[in-house]
Amino acid sequence: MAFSSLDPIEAPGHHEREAHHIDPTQPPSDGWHALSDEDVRTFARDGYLIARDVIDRHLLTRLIEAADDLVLSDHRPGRSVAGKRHGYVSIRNCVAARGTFLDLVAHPALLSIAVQLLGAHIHLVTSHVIQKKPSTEASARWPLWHRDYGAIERSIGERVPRVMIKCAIALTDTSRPRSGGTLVAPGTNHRDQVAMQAGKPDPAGAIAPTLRPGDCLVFENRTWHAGDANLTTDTRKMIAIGYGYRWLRPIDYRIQEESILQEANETTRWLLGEPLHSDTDYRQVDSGNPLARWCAAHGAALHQEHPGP
Ligand SMILES: O=C(O)CCC(=O)C(=O)O
Repeated sequence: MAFSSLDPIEAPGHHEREAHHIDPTQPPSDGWHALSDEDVRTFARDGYLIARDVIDRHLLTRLIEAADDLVLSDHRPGRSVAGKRHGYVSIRNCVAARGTFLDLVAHPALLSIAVQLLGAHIHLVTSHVIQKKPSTEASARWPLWHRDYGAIERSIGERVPRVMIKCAIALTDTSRPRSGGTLVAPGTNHRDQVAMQAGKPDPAGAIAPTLRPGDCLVFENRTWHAGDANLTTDTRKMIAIGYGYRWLRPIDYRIQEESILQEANETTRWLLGEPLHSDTDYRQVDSGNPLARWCAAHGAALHQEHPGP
C-alpha cells in the first residue's frame, strides 16, 4: 500500500491503486524509468507519483554518508535556520557541496522521469539535503503547507503553470506513521489555495506517502505539500533534486563553480549550466542538448504540452 491512513491525514481509496507505482522491473539497461500513459495522466491529475526502488543500495549508502557528513560539517552556504525549532535542517545546492550528490543530477531513473513529465528542455533548479530529528509534537508541520517556487506567484499571480518537478528521495524509512516524511494534498496542483481545516494541521484529503529507503516521491511545483511530524526515534533523511525548464532561473545557485563542472559528465554539465557559445553566430535553435538525443532514443517527446490550469 502506498499511503498510510493516519488520523488526521485521509487516504482516499482511489489513490491507492497500483497504476500510481512505477514498476521497477521495467527500466531498460541504460536506467530509463518508463512511465506509462496512465502514470503521466495520474501525475497531471494528482500532482505527484511514487517511484519505487530508484536508488540502489550502494548509492543509497554513499548518499546517507555524504548527507550525514554535510549536515554535521560547518558548511554554511544554503543552510536553512528557519526550521531549527523543529529539528529541521535543509542544505540547498547540495550538489556543489559533496561529489556524491553530483551523481544524482543525471541519475537515469530521476532524469528519465523528469523528461517524461516536462520534456527535454530542462535543467537543475534546486537540490537539497533534508534531515528532521524526532519530536513529540504530532501536529507540528515543518515546512508548513506550501507550493514550490513561490517567486512565480509573487510575480504573475497564483494561476501558475507546471514548470518544475521535484524528486524527493527517501534515505530513511518513512513508511511508518508520522515518521517525518513529505505530506502532499492530491489534486491541489489545480487549485490556487488549499483550505486548511479548523483545528487540524492539514487540508482535507492530505496524504502521507509511505516511502522506503531508495523510493522517490515526485511532485510538481503547484502541488501543496508540507513536512510531517517525526514521532519516531530516528532522524528522517532525504535528498530532493528539482528539475525545471531551462528558461527558469535556478532557486539555489546562479553559476556552478568551474571545479564542479569539471568533475561532471556531459549530461550533468548541461543540467548545471548550459554553455552559451557567444563566439559563434547567434542561433535561435538549440543545439547540443544531450537530453534531446536521449529522449529520441527512447521515443519520448521532446516537449510536453502544458496540461492546463
Ligand atoms: O519533506 C519535507 O521535509 C518537505 C520538503 C519540501 O517542502 C520541499 O522539498 O519543498
